[in-house]
Parts: sequence; structure tokens; C-alpha cells
Amino acid sequence: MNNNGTNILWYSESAATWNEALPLGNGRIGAMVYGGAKHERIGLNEDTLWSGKPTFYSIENGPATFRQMRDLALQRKYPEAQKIADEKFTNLWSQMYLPLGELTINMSHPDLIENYRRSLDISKGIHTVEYDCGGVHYTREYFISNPNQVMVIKLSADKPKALTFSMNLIPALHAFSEKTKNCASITGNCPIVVREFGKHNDCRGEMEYGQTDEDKGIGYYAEARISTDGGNSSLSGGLFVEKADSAVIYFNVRTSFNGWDKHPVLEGKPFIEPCKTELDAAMAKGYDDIKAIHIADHSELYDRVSLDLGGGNEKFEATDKRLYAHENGGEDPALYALYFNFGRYLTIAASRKGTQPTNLQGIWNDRVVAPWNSNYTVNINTEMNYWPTMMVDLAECNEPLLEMIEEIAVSGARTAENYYGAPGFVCHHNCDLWRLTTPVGAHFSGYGGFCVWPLASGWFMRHIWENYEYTQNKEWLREKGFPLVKKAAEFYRATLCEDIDGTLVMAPSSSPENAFFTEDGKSVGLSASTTMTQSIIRDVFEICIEADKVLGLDDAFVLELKDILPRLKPFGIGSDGELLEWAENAKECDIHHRHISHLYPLHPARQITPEKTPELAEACRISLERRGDESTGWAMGWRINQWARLGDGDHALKLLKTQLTTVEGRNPEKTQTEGYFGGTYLNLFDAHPPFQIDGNYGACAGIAEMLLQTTPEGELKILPALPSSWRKGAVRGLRARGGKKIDIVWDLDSDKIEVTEK
Ligand code: FUC
Repeated sequence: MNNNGTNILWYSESAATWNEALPLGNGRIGAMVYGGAKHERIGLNEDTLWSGKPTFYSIENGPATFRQMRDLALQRKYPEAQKIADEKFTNLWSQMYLPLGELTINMSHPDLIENYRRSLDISKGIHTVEYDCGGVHYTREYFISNPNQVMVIKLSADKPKALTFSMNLIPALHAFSEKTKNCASITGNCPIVVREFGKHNDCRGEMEYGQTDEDKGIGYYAEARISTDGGNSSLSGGLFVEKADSAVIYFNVRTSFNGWDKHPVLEGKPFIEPCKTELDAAMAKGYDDIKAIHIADHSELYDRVSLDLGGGNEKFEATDKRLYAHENGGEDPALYALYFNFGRYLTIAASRKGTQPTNLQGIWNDRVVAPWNSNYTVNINTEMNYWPTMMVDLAECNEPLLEMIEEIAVSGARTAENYYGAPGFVCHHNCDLWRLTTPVGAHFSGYGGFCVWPLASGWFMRHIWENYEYTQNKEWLREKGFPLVKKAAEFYRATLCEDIDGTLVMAPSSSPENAFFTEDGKSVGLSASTTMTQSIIRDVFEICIEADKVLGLDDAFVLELKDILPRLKPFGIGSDGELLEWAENAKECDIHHRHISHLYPLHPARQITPEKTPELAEACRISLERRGDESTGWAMGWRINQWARLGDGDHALKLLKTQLTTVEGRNPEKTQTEGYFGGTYLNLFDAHPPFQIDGNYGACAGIAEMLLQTTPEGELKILPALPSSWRKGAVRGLRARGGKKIDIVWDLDSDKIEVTEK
């Protein structure tokens, strides 16, 4: 079996846009390769290249304002509570994830290009461009090594002296460029983004490049060197190589970022020498060795899991053609496996030990002002990025998220105190490299309705717990996990209050990012309680209790939580049989809203299951039907997981198919879809639109959830949501909670399901 249909993306034309270029990464360095035969462009990123510096946006009288909003919410004076949230409780935006620039290669190719093909082998992490020109066959190979921390590009030809080209590094930000005979470099300092309250035409602020060290942002240095076999190199119109037999380009970039709480210049790390030293070491090793080490490193992670849904061995079409054919109704089960594998690939390429966690675009961004600042949006998006990680046996890749949570616990303690007068820690719906935890929204009218959402810290505890569930590492739970969960729980314990019916709620509460109509027809986001808030708080308390049990601690605070738990407001059912979203049976402003926040207890939490709470599970099903299927990319990814938890594989597959529809009217047989619906770009990146990587990860997790789940009691559910059309297949190496590795081979036509546990 060659698995080409499930491991290779390929195209017969170079990328015309960034969303057709193909991603490479080692967790830290990211590249988007366009693959042009004559004119190559490679978009470059480094995961710590952000604007800003350590900052804390404090407010005056936070605790009193919180109590004022709470009292108004409990009195059901929602617009009044929201007005205070907008005006007094929201603060400035997150900083931005920035692009580094481009590496360009211009080939001297006077003749026609023929037999062009570019491909990305996601099982090896190698991108290849091949073509013929003037009777010569040219090949280029590209990869980014994690063990050696460099990007490498090898240019070769099947005839001697055939390589004549120039190479350049083009900065995206204000920077200083330099060239020598075989090396190009750029160096600069990132801008600080200056934000102002209430600027409607530019709510994300303006770039300012500081003049003094105090005012400067992160320093960076990038260098590309060429090593040639044969030929001459000189400096003319960039770096110029003439008549070489082959050439290798080595690229590296380093920044002065030295931690979320350190000034990036005054307390910055050295970065120029380390960047050069890594390049020296890579060049001393040489291309063949670095490539072999890279493939071994990548495959060790990638080969842990495999998925076979049939197909994929035959000669297969280019990836864009496959997407179109599938969208037009064709059968291509191997495309689902390819998409699943691509999600695993993106985890390995974007989140490795010691790197930053994946942001809204993973690590790939070409815009100086990216959509939503390419930040960490933590009311779904960042969490979704990490849904598949443990299931597909990539615990190492989960570490950047765990580290960020630890840092947020420190920065968020200040927010808990300054805004709420509460112990523990809290994080609202946006975060950045500097571990922003305060509510954003910048006083915009209505923004308090979704920005005053102190629940990200609670949601993160699900990831802390799942890290334990999958690894069974008690020492880690004792040292790191449990203290974090306890701190998160302390915040919620201190901020809970009694609602008018005597139940405990956290007021005011929002249900990201929907709003509802008050009785007199006003649209508002804040309520006395929401199902999502109650569910997250319940989850944090239950996780705390469970972790305490595992560790045998009998912690006094945890004993208290056990008494509080039954007093939390229970989940309700609305007049259409749906799961209630807010305290009252209010009419939602957008019945088809992309967020399905109130279904948190079904997924990612496991408070509602079809077996244990069938009525609530049925209410979730009705809620999903009401919301509808078509939505933004990530929102469809979430729905796949929800339908999988409900055990409806056919509906989950329907969502997966919808998510795999191409966007921007690219399918020659279809006209542009109406509305704000997402799907997939030709490079398989998820389209919100615009590009947002969470949908890739969400769908990857969704496919895993269709094949294997574990009940809260620890029993395996084998093929819990298998679509009726997936008659035959095999999945190997998925991890179940409890840490076991599971292989499943099935053939429904002969009633065969074989399960192997390791
Ligand atoms: C949330 C979502 C949007 C988008 C943004 C980055 O605000 O509601 O759809 O994904 O995050």
C-alpha cells in the first residue's frame, strides 16, 4: 500500500494566492511555499514574532464594578449590566502575531515550463517542486527541521551547470537588510501596537516602531545562506548564483523574546549569534544528514497513527481536483483520511516542545494586520486547536498549551484580583504572547456582552485534566495539574452568588458569542447565568474533586466544593425542547449562530451523554438542528464533534462533507456560495473565512471522536459514530482516555470488528 492518496497533497500549478501555498513548520519557524518554477515565494514566520511587550491593563474599582454588574444581572436588568460592562469593564485589545517576510528565488528560465508538479508529503514533512525547462529536469526539496532548527531548500537539475538564479529576503516589517556574496539577512524590532479606546475605524490600533530600547518591541534576526556545487555566486540584484550543478539554501530566524513577563529588549535574549551558530551547525552537517534526521523526527510522530477508509492506493488526482470532485458528489473516502492526517501534520508542524502554542493561524501569517490579530482567541479557537492532540498520540505537541496555561495562571491572578477582587486566576476571551487575560472590547458598545467572559481559565482545566487522563502521569498531576485546577476553582468559588431561585450562578454571564432579546426587544449578551458558564464551573469543580481523589489528598477546599456542586443551577430545557442557553427561555438574536456554547456539557465536557442523561442529550440534538449545519469553518468542526458525541455518524459525515467544500467560488462546476459560510481552501487550510486553523484541528478531532470515545466511567466506545457509508476500514494507534493505544479494524459487511489494545 503506498498511501499516496492519504499522505500527499499535490497540484499541477504553482500557488496563485497564499491560501494555495503549502505549509511547512518545525513548531517555531513557519513557511508557506508557493512553488513557482520561475519565481518562487516562500512566506516566512517565527512563532514569537509579535508586537508589544509585557503590559497589564488595570481598571479602577474593578471589584465594585463587578458587584454592580452582578446585582443588575440578578435583577434581570440586562441592558443596564451590559452598559457598565462596556464602559467600565472592557479594556484594550491583544497584541498581533506578525509576519517576518518572504524568501524569493528567481530562476533564469527563458524556456517554457513543462510537466510541473508541486507536492507536500505530510508523512515526511517534505515539499517538492519538479518541472522540465529547456530539456532539463529541475527538482527542489524543502523542509524545516525541528532537531536542527533551520529551513533547508535544495535546488537540483539532471544536467550540470543548469542552475542560474537569484535569491532574496524581503522583510514584511520595517527592517534593515544586508547581503554578502552568499548570504542575505534582515534585522529589526517589532512594532508596539498603540491602542486607543473607541476608535471605530481602527479598533485594533496603530503600529509604532519605538526609538528607544524601552519603547522597542521584540528584536529579530533572519539569515539565508547559499551553498553551491559548481558555478559562481556574486552580488547582483540580490544574491546571484550562476551555472551551479546544485545549491542548498539554509534559513534561520531568532528573536529576543525571553518570556511573557520580560521586556523584549531591556531583558531580551541574544538572538543574532544563536541564529548564526545554528546555521553554521546545519551547514557543517550538510543536506543529506539534516534531511535524514528531519524525516526520522517527523515520521516518529506522524507514524503513530494511521487511518484507512478505503481508496488512496490508486493513481489519484491533484488535491484541488479531488476537492472539486468530492464537492460535486464523488466518492473519495481517502480524502477524509487525508484531511484527518493533515490535521495531525499541522499539529506536528506548528506545536512542538518549547514553542508557542498554535494561534488563530497556527504559525502561518502573511499579514501585518492579520484577521483578529492572529491572536489566541480562547473562547473556543485555541482550545479547538488542541482537541485532537492527545487522541492522535501527540502528547509532546500538547506541551506548549500546558505551558501557556501555567503562565496564564500567573498573569490571570492579577486580573482576578484587580477586576473581581477574587483569589485564584482568570482569563477572558483573548490572549497573546504576553499572556493577556483582561477583557478586551475597548469600550465598544455591546462588546461587554461577549468580552466580559471570565471562563477561559475554566475551559483550560479540561485540557489539564485530559492531559492527565491520556498520560496517567500522577506526578505531573500532583506538581502541576492539581494546583492549577485548584486555583481556577478558587476564582469561581469566590465569584459564585445566589440567584433569585436560590441556585448558585456566576452573574453576569454570557454565552459566546450569541445574544438574546429582552422582553422589550433589546438585544443583549449578558444574562444572570448561562448554560456554558454553569457547565464550565461544574466541570472545573468536578475535575478538582476527581484529581483530589486520584492523588488521595482530601484537600479541605475540595471537600467544600463537594457541598457546593449540588447547589449549582442545573441545565434547563427550552420551549422547543432545546437545551436552554441563558437563564431565561429567551429568543436568541441569531438562531443559526456559529457558536454552540451552550452545548459545552456534551462536548468538550462530558456532563451530558446519550446513555446517562438521554433527555438532555435529546435537547442537545434539538439545539444542533435549530442552529443548522452550514456555518464558519471552525463552527462546522465543532458540530462534527457534537454529532459524534450524540452517536450520529451520518450527521457527523454530512458536516465533514460541508466543511470540505471549497470557498471563493473556485469549483468550476459551482457558483459562489451565498452567505457567510466556511469550508476549505485549495491547500486544505480551513476557511472561516478567512483562513483560521482551528477548523482543521476541530475536524481532525471530530473524525477521531467518530471512531473512538471513552465514557466518563472509563469504558471504550468502539466506532461510536461510524457513518453508514464507511463500511470497511482501519484506524491504528488512537489513544483512549486511560492511556491505552487502540487499533480498530472493521468490515460491516462481514460483521467484523477487531479491537486491539496496547
Ligand atoms: C471568535 C469567533 C469568530 C472568530 C474569532 C477569531 O470571536 O466568534 O468567528 O473565530 O473568534
